Amino acid sequence: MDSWIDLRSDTVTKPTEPMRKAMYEAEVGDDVYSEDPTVNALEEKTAEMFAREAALFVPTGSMGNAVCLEVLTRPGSEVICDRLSHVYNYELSSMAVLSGLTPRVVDGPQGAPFPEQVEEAIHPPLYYVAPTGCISLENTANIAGGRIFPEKRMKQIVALARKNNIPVHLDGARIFNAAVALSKEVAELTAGMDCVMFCLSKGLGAPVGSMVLGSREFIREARRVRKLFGGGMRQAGILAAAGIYALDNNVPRLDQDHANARRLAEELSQIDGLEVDTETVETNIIMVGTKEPAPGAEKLCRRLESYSVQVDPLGPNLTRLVTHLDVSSEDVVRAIEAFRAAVK
Ligand code: TLP
Repeated sequence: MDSWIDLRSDTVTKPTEPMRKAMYEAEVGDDVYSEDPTVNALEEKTAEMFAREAALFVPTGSMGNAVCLEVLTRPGSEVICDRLSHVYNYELSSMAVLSGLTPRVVDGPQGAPFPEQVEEAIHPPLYYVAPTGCISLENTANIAGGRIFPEKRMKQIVALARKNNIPVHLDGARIFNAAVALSKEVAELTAGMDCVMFCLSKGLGAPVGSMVLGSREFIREARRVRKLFGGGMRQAGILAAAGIYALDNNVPRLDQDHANARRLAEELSQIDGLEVDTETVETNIIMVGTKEPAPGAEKLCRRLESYSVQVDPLGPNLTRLVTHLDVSSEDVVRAIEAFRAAVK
């Protein structure tokens, strides 16, 4: 049987031999005492990359987002976020459970709201309405199909937020995908945000970990909240070493994932029964709709399994495909053949 091609997510990558070697050789200490030299090195490195005063290593992207929202707001406030955003859809309402926040949802095109939509969602400072605690944006927008947040629009929202004295958080889980696709620095794409979260454990290929970036004061408070939420880690240097390796070795190669995604999108769009808007494939995520004569998403995914291709249904007629470090260009050819066979 052929080896599995896992297109469910870029979270599934496994650490490579040299990454494991870096982990094995990592110097460690107790990070709750801020004494793990490898964690400290990762935090310094990422702070520099993002042109920020400080950074914090957190176990997951979800915890990173939760820590940021908690630090930026007070209970009873609203978080302006998009209808498709991860913080709204896939974090088990942690903003409500952990921080007493409610989402104020806006419906931007492809996960990227217009400034006018955000402005309309901001509450006036009246004592009898919930205050707007922060604005949370996402780049790339995952469920929109890995779309890059239009830069000009992002800057307009940041300016609007400043004017209204509202902080902005960026869920930049896949900000390196955006940076590589645009040939820009992450510092440039995230300028003006009060805080940023990005993931080491997605396209960058580390097994665990995300980073939070902000001012020194913000990170001091984020460190306290990370502990409060149960995310204080001890000899975490073995994980941070994988993060350092990922940042040193796996950033420019994201281009290959994007090329693979484009190839997949173009070929799948030619198959009768599949709907793919190739124009929208900007990074490593492809949304694939199904229609007659193809079966529904659930059945299609089950059939693909018999060709050793793993894909998850996202709705009755929708699937999401994600390319990553463990999907080669040969795998893409095999996956296309599998789709051709499975839609029949
Ligand atoms: N996304 C996962 C699933 O939860 C959907 C995936 O497979 O794409 N922000 C964004 C934009 C994300 O896509 C994710 C994970 C997170 C935050 C949370 O990161 P983790 O899984 O580390 O908690």
